[in-house]
Amino acid sequence: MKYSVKMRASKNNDKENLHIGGAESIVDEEDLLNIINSLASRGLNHSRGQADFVNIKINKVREEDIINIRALKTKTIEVDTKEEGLVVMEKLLNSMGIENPQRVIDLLINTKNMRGAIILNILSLERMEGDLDKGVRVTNMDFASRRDISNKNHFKEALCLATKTLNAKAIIGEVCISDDPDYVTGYLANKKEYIRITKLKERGDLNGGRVFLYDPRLDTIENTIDYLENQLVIVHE
Ligand code: PML
Ligand code: MG
Repeated sequence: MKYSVKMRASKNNDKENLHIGGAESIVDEEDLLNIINSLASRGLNHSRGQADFVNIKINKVREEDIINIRALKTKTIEVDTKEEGLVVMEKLLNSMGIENPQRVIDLLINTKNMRGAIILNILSLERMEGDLDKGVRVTNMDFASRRDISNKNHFKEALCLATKTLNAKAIIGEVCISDDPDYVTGYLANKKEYIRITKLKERGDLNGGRVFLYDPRLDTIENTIDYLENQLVIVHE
């Protein structure tokens, strides 16, 4: 028997509810209580601040509803400054045939306090999420191998998310900058590769987020969002 466990942490700032962080796992029954413990302590001690609210959700899942996929290949491009990093990202977007890479980058660097990702239609350049404040949160995925998840592993968790996301028929790319103030490495993913870029923002900056590049010729937005939010995926390295 397997369970999906999801944690989401937020804090109250005047009238606003600020997103602090989230994490999740798909685990066997015997690991369930340990995982709940690890996720709760992660929510309570986060680099984006102390939580006022931690929500933990547990769902039983059916093994036959899970699909298994292989992790994207990874590589790293070293840069010294965020300006250099953003130029690398622009060139990579260009080489993928994105006609307006600056629009993608502008959206990404101005993103803050979103629980989920932006989905950008690459033909019309419109945003496709129903709720523009929250975006679309990719959930229901994990690695096949067990890890210690009491501390965040930015790289591994992002690789898991990007692998699931790029497996959606109509998502042809993803760009990401962490919203954690002490983490400046970001990435661009395409159908084959997850390319890390070692500096995309200044340390201390709370901005950050994800933009998914959606090609409407390949699938409907309803199917795409349903897959991203609900399909159970286990990623094998
Ligand atoms: C996040 O904070 O959720 C994004 C993490 C990006 C990780 C990039 C990397 O190290 O490859
Ligand atoms: Mg985050």
